[in-house]
Parts: sequence; C-alpha cells; structure tokens
Amino acid sequence: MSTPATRTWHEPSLAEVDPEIARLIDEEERREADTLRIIASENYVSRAVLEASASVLTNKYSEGYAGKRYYEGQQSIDPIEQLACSRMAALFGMEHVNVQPYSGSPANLAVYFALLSPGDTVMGLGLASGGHLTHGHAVSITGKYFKSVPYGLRASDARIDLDQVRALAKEHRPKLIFCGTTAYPRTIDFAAFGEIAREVGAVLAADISHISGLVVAGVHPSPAGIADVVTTTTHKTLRGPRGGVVMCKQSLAAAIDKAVFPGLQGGPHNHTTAAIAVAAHEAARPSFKVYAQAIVDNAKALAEGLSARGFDLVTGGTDNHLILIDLTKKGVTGKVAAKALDRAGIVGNYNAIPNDPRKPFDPSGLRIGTPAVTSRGMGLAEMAKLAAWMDEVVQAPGDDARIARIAGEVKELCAGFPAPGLRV
Ligand code: DSN
Repeated sequence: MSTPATRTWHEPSLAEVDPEIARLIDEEERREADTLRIIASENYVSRAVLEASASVLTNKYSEGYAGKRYYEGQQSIDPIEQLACSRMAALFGMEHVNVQPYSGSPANLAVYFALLSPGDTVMGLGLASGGHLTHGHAVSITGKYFKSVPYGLRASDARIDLDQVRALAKEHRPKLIFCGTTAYPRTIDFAAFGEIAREVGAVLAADISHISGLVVAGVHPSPAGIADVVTTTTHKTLRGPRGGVVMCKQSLAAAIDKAVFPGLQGGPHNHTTAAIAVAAHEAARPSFKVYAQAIVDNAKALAEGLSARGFDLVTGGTDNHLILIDLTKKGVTGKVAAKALDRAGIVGNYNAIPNDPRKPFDPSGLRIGTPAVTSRGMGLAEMAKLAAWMDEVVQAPGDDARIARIAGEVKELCAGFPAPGLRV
C-alpha cells in the first residue's frame, strides 16, 4: 500500500487570510472542548472523518452517478462514492444506497418525490409527539403538497400508539407511512409498522436518523428486511459528517436515484461522500458496538440519576440515546432551563413534550442525549455528576455564582476526556 507523499502549502493559512473567521472557528473548537454536549442529535466526528470532510474533494463537480457522470475528471470520485455506498449497504444490510442527499430533510424529500404524486396521502408521527417536520408536518412542504395524516402517542404511557396507526392507515389508505422520530426515547417497533404497511398496501419508510449508530451496532432493532426505504442523517449516533442517505430495496433504486439527482439536487458534495465512507468504515469496527452500547448505558444511567432527583421523564426513562424531560413540576420552562444549563457549560435544547400546553419556542421540556459525551469516553460516574449538576442548575437558573462554579467544574471534567477530532 503506498503512503501519500508529504505535501506542503504554498499559500497563507486561514488565520493569515481571514483572522476573524479563524478566531471564531477556534472559539467554537474551544467551546466544544470545554462543555458537555448533550444535544441528542449532535456528536464529535473523528479526526479521520474531519480530514475527509475538509479535503480537496470539495472542489469537484460530479452530477450523476459512478460511471454515468456529466463532468469528466471522476477518477477518484467514482471509487469514493462506490465505497461509501457499498460500505453503507453492508453496514445496514440494505440492497441499494444513495449517499448524495445533502442532509436528512432532502433525503426524506427524495422518498416523497420518488414514490408519491402531489396530493397523495402520507402518515407520520406528529411533530408534537416527537416526529420530524418532513414526516408530513403542516409547515413543511411534505404537509403542504401531500395529504398528511399524523399519528400520535398513547395518552397512558406516551408510547407510539400502534392501534391508532393501524386504524388511521385502514381509514386513510396512505401510499407512504413514515416511522421514525426526533424526540422519542423508546424503541421503534419496525415489525409492527411493517405489518400495518402491508395490510394497507403502503410503502414503509423508516427514518432512523437519530438511532442509525445504535441500529448498526445491534443495540436497537434494524428496519432492514422490513422497511422498503430507510433514510438517515449521517452525523448523529453514526458519527459521520453532516449528510443524508437513502437506502432501499433494489426494486425502488432507480426511482430513488432519479429523485435525488436530477430530481432534487445538482452535484453531490464529494467531501461529504468521502467522510461518509470513512464513518461507515469506523462504524463497522467491533469498537463501535462497544461505543453504541455505552451510549445507551449512559442514557439509562443519566435517566435514573435525573429521576432520583425528581425529574419527570417522558415515558419514565429511555431505551436509546435520548431523554425527554418534562420540567413542569420543577417550575421552570424548557427555555429558561436550557439557557441556564448552557451558561453552566451543559448544552442541550428546549423541546416540546407530548401535548405541551406551551408554545414550541418556549416549551415545557428539555431534550438531552448521550452520543457526544460517550464519544469522549465518559461513563456512568460522569453521568451521575451530570445529573447532579443539571439538578443544581434547574433548581436555581438565576443563580449566577452557582452557574459559574458548575461551568468551572464541567470544564475541569472535560479536560480529562478529550473529544475526538479536536486539537488538544
Ligand atoms: N435537527 C435534528 C434534531 O435535532 O433532531 C432533526 O432535524
């Protein structure tokens, strides 16, 4: 195997050309190093993924697919895209993979564009119940151009109401059923969705953006062999670059590819494609299974620590990487809590809870998750500290002295757990 020759720059650095942007990037790196990132959808990519993302591949146009491009000069691009596709196919056990969507929303749009006509009926989990905008929400193109029939959660336990899914599917006969979530702490029953989709003759699309890293590691059931189409972002639990992927049965491959290009997009982002290939390579290693299991173990430990401190958790806990906290009984809104936690170096996001009486921009809940802290190598002892700090902050979100002390303690803890991809 040949090693690439060492190359040197003949141009000024970013810091020399644009010190203002260089400084802001440095500050962001410092912030990512010194704080606990508990936004459930965020993570740290490895240095290898970062290097591929920041490569010269960003210079190249490649409309089309490997072997069928509209521009010349694809000697490196074709094998890179083929590697990304074959690695993702092997990882997820899917027949066909398209790695070109720019992110999760375009990936989902490609599914609609490939399989539906405007006005066709689609079912998805409602946004207020933990679904995604692109699963048919009224403000999204998916709710405006298609007839959207949202399903929801059981009132008794805030789990996806599969009886309601079946009843609505029988009544409305959707062409497409989306299963998948952005704020749901429990296992998705793909087999049950598959049965319902078959009963009504609908295509089943599983959007596994949040849980794809857990799925490939076998710590969450896989939709492979059940769903006709699987979409995912690549930057959440999977630890890849910001990107999107559509995977499907071979019978849908041509329609999906045509929908992505030329239907929705021009040239793919080749630097992202290469980074997806690297992330798939990393996720195929045995160590990734250990990592994904640790994400779930940490989430369960954090949930227990928070419950023990009187936090009200939607569904009472978690099966995956994510915890949804109802702060109503704590007497503080999600926004006030999230902003105070951010000042303490604990970065999450405010989020609506099921049937939230408050508005989405100032809701009753917090959504947190453990993928990023687990990427730093943190474990159960650190989750106990995190629960204690969160409790202290939420008890007194206006206590600046307390928050400053906690921010210092968080920074000290973080120094012992260097984050992947960051310079130390
Ligand atoms: N923004 C993503 C998330 O945080 O879940 C979904 O699009």
